[in-house]
Amino acid sequence: MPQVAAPGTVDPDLDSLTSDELDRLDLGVIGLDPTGRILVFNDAASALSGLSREAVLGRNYFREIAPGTNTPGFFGRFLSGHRRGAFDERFEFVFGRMPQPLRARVRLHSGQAHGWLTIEPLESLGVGAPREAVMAAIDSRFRAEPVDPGLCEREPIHIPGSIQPNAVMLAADPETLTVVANSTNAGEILPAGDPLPIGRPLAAVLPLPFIDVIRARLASGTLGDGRSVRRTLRLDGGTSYHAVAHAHAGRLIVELERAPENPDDFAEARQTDTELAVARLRAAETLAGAARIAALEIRALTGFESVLVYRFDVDWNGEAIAEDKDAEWGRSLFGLRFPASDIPAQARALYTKAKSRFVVDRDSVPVPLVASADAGNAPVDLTFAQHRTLSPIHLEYQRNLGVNGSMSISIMVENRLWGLMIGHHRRPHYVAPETRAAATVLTDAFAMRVQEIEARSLWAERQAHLDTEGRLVRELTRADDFVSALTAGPVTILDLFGATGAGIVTGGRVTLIGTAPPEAAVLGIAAWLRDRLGTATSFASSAFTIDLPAAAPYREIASGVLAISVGEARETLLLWFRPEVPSTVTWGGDPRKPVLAGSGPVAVLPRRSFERWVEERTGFAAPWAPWQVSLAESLAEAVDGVVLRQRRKIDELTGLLAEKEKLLIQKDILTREIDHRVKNSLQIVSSFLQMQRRQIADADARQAFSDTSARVMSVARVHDSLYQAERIEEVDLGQTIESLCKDLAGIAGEGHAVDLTAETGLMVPYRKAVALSLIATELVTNAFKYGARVPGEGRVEVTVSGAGSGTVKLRVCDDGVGLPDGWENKPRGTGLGMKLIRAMLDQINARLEVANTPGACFTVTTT
Ligand code: BLA
Repeated sequence: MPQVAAPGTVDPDLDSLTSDELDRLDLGVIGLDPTGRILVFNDAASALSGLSREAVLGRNYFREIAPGTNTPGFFGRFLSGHRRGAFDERFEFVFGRMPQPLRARVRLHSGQAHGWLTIEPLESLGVGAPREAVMAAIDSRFRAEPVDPGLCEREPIHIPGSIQPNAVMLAADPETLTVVANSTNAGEILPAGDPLPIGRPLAAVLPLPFIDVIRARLASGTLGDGRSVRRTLRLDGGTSYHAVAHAHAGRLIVELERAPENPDDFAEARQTDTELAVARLRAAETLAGAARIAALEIRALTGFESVLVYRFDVDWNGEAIAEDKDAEWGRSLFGLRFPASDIPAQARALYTKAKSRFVVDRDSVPVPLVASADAGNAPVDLTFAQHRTLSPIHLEYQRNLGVNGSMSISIMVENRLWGLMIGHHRRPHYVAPETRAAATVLTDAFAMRVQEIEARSLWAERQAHLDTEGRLVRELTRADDFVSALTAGPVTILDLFGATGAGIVTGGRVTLIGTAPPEAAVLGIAAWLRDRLGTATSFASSAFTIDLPAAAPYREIASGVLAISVGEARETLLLWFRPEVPSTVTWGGDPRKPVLAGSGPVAVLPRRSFERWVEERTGFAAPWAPWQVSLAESLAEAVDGVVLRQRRKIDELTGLLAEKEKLLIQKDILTREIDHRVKNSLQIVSSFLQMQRRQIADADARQAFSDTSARVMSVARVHDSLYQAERIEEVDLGQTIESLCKDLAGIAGEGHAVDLTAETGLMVPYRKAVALSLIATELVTNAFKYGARVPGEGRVEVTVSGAGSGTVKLRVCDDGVGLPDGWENKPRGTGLGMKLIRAMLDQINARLEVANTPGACFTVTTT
């Protein structure tokens, strides 16, 4: 036990002094019953504590009057002393605030009738450099000009250079295990007169088995990243210490705090308490229910006057979503919101690594860490240290909030800082190590339950949405028009995301469903959104009319918008609208003024007022969840796919069409080419026939050659017409017959003429044209042969005319003497001509009428 010798002073025999004599002592003297109830309180004790005798008599000194002493290191010694019978304990203690921090020599000893506590003041202390600065800034009054809350984020809270006085810290080189830094109170764990551990091997101050464990864990690399090894050690003649060792940033750090001798002395949590609490948490069905149970169980376990479940929103503002507190404490923070700057970014980052912080006494004087000269000046990184002193600015915040002892445990959900389990106590509040561990376990159990509850409801909601999306995509793949597929079917985009209005904007075309702003306004919103989107595919806002005043008139129906652009072209937007949720948000203080200006080394201070500050919120809709945005994006991709597919189909068809046209043109050219060649061949055949005719003496044979030549010619004419025609299947009959007649007249020789009257543009199919040409050839050559009154001077009249609906008339009349009766049975010439005519008439389903007018007149009518 580090006993402080009191040179020159002899301890007075308190049992023998009267109360007047006690009052005359410079020493604070307090008489206590075995539970700590105050029986005697002398004047010096009154002066030191600032409390009158009347105010304290009968009350528990450790628990009620000086709760900073309600720790194993003070009250614990008193309790174990009583258990042993006679006791006399001397140690140094720093009283946090009485009203100035005071370093004092303390003696606890048993007397005849009751126990004694004496307090001998050694020195009045400053509050520690950082707090000194804060206090100075407060004293110099606040400056009113606006300050930057961002300054809060720059405080390097992981290297405060000090720890809370409830523990002793040793920092060693992890290679050599030589102590390179210690807290200045490290003498507490050593026998009186021992030198401070700094520069000594760790093994010289801590038991070897513990050193061996540390060595093994260091070697296996299992002491870093927040992992630690915990043991209860007996040091300095048997006092129990709770030791925690961890490695971080090139240091092995050991923290030692006096352990409660008896679990009941400081209401240590038992495993069964924890297990029962976890079971109750697991049974909670809703988030609010789980939060309520967590607050209640953790308060029961830790004894804080108030426990809050504090939840962060996406912007790191927070809200107290559950509170369990002492009914006697009028203040309630339940339902209040706090701005993100109250817990700055570097603190949140640290809390995702190190999971818990406990402050016994906000006003306790931090114990500095000193380093050996050869270890360099690098401050010890206390990120994972349990007894790191918290930011003096935050402690000031706690003071403004009326909080002294406190706790905060990180609630981690899916590896993200979801919130904090916060404990508040109006006075100092010690929580035993086992209890702290239990509170952390319970908080983890709560986090898991949150994860389960959130995941379950999210899963159900997502499943329903995926189903809807699936049906929409099926519609899309079936429909030609994606807009109607998404807005007009049995399922529409309005069935997604709890939106009350939705729409599709494609270029200048707007299709709306549900309750949405009018088309013109939506076009304006779409233009603004395209701008906002830039190269992004999605834009989601729960309060877009704040940035787009033009849309403000519609905020009742559309305060929130989710917009997704479709495809590369970004021409199409899918839109969802959500209505305004009229709401008030109650902040714990004005969130626009989170900081006050400090001065000197302290530039910012936390606000002092936590008065309810009600913000009327207009223009806010329920926020869009990230999964909803990504689901909307996947729908847009599906739309893009379908639109693309349609475009591809059209492209394909256009390609095919072009190909066909090309083929058609080629075929046309080919056919014409063939017709041309056929015509040429026929002309050659015809010429041969003419040539042979000339070499034949027999008149009939000559005539036969001549007739055949004419027939071949007529077919050649048709092919010539075909070759020249615009359309390949049809020929201009008038033109064909005209050329034919000229040929025939030419073949027949001088004196033969044809008077032709032909309707122009009378298009007939090729087959019909061939047949009619052959018929015309027969009739005209016959007329030349037999119909002339003066042989060799016949005139023939040919008429080609249409008679509607495809009917064609061909008339061939001569100016001869007419046909004799019964001419059909006594054919002129060989009769071959007439046979050919009949065959042709049959082929094209035509009729032949014959009359003498007085010359022979033949009329062919096709149907
Ligand atoms: C830390 N601020 C914190 C912490 C809480 C709050 C819970 C964590 C403390 C811990 O882990 O023990 C704030 N406390 C709250 C809130 C409630 C509460 C919102 O009980 C409501 C129920 N704080 C300020 C300003 C600054 C600031 C203006 O308000 C800076 C200028 C700083 N807060 C600040 C810092 C920390 C902090 C630096 C980190 C403390 C530390 O871990 O060292």
